[in-house]
Amino acid sequence: MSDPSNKPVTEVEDIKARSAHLRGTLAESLADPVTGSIAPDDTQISKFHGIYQQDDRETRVERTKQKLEPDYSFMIRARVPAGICTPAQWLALQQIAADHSNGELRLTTRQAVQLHGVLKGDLRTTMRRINDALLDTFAACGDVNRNVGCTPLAENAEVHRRASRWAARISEHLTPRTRAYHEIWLAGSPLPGNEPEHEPIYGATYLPRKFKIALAIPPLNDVDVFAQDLGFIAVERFGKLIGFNVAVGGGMGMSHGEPATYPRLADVIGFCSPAASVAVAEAVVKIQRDFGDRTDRKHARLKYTIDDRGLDWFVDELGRRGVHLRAAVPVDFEQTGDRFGWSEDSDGLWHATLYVPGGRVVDNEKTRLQTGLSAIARILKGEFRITPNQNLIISRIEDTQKEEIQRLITEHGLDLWRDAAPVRRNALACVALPTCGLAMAEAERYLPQFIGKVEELLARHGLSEQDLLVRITGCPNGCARPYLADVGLVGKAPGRYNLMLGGGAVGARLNQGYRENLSEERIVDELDRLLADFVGNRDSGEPFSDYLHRAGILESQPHG
Ligand code: SRM
Ligand code: SF4
Repeated sequence: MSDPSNKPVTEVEDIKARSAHLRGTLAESLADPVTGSIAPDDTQISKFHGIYQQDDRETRVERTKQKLEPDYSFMIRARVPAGICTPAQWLALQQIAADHSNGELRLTTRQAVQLHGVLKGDLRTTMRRINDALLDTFAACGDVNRNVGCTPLAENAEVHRRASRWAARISEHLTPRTRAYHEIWLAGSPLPGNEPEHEPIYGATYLPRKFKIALAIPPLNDVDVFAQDLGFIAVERFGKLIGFNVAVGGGMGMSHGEPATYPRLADVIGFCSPAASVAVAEAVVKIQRDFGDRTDRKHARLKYTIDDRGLDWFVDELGRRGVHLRAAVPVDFEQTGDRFGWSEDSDGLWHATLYVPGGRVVDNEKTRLQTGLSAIARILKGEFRITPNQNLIISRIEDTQKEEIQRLITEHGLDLWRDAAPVRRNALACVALPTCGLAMAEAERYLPQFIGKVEELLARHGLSEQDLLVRITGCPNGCARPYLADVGLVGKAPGRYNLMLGGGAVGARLNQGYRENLSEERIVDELDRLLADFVGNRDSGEPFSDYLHRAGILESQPHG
């Protein structure tokens, strides 16, 4: 266990401490007409407000040569608890994107929505308009609890309704209390009243690092519940939600060449009633607030606090804070990923899960997602649900609207799921270049090309209908949860990836590093060889990753 006691806290801790509850000098930064950027300290504080300063990495060098400042713009992330938004909110988001960003909504792997390319001068208007749509961006990023996810679709509508309400309550309960957001973005000036501000859950320096919660409704583990700092796994009996298994300490991020950083699966530590979930979440967050490592941001997630001190310590600490869990209830997951196409729930309402390539809501030669979804939103009596895999569900469609919605889906080419092979529609990539400042390689823009290669390989080996989960990220931070995939490509340098193999089909087994720093050609060669081996030697119905473990190609961990 590292001893953080005599190390100084990180610079970000100091910035938070002197930010006066997340104000910093954001107001001054916004008013500065000389630059398209904000002050360096404010780039940390703005994250808590859901805003990341970025610049176009493709024009960086050229602009420096021309002695111009980088082409700054901002990414804004709107929180959408449980991924649920109304048609009116959807329409508002699309219009805001058209008016103030690069025009596209980007659905994220945590069921939220991002706008890219917002200029500094447009930030305040954009934030106000998002707020007018009854959504907000506060705590979508930063060292606080982020958007709370929830399986967006369950056969049992009542269980989904209750679980998603608990997700919204947990989200609300863990939202910071400072009035900074309101002052800076909405009122535009300090609010009257000078009583000292108090963050009852977070304190003045918030958490040591980001914190993530999601609720899974078995048999689906579409939220990848074991990748969360805190996961709630719904338990039903006789069609009713009776509580949640509680899992703690998951996380994906790591750094190349730093073995002290690693992805980790959450451990199930017990069971709580639905009503206790908010108190459990508060207690877990407070333990991390008090014991998380504030001296090293690469060692500051809950997973390291738990590994350093032990799971028994963690459960005891929960007990000291009045949280006593019962024994976990056995539950089974059947799959990760989304179930595409039409499904009916126990209320007799219909849901259409659409495949949204790269999570980008765009009009192009293949699909008119922007226009089609606007047309649907104008008539839909139900709601939209963003999935944890960057897709979208048109939800709660009444019988009387089903035909019309189907007509609009067909008319606008929104039924991409029909023609896409399973390997394509289940694949996931993070944003990466050109906007992500941390990307070392392409991901979202490269995914279609790489999947084309994998499709060719699968066809050659007679495996076209094989479920093979491919995930690509532009760096090891893990935004598309690549360490849970059958085949994970983790960016190392332009055109180079570490090849990870052997994740489990239900998101409960991490994959393993297989080869490092490979070009596309080498990756395709490796997969070709392994697939040939698989076809020749697999047991009937055996998944690819299970085979790699059984055959000793990977370290043995047979079930996932
Ligand atoms: Fe992420 C940082 C995008 C989900 C782990 N992530 C970033 C930033 C903000 C880059 C930055 O810090 O400058 C990326 C912005 C790119 C851009 O231009 O939009 C970014 N992360 C995303 C999104 C948009 C990926 C996507 O393609 O959908 C996801 C937004 C989720 C949301 O709505 O809140 C996204 N990020 C994730 C996930 C998956 C999840 O949460 O289920 C992870 C892995 C789980 C985890 O947190 O352990 C993830 N992102 C990271 C990390 C590594 C954290 C760590 O513990 O080391 C970073 C870097 C950091 O925090 O320093 C990061
Ligand atoms: Fe950026 Fe890395 Fe996250 Fe991809 S995984 S969005 S490259 S931080």
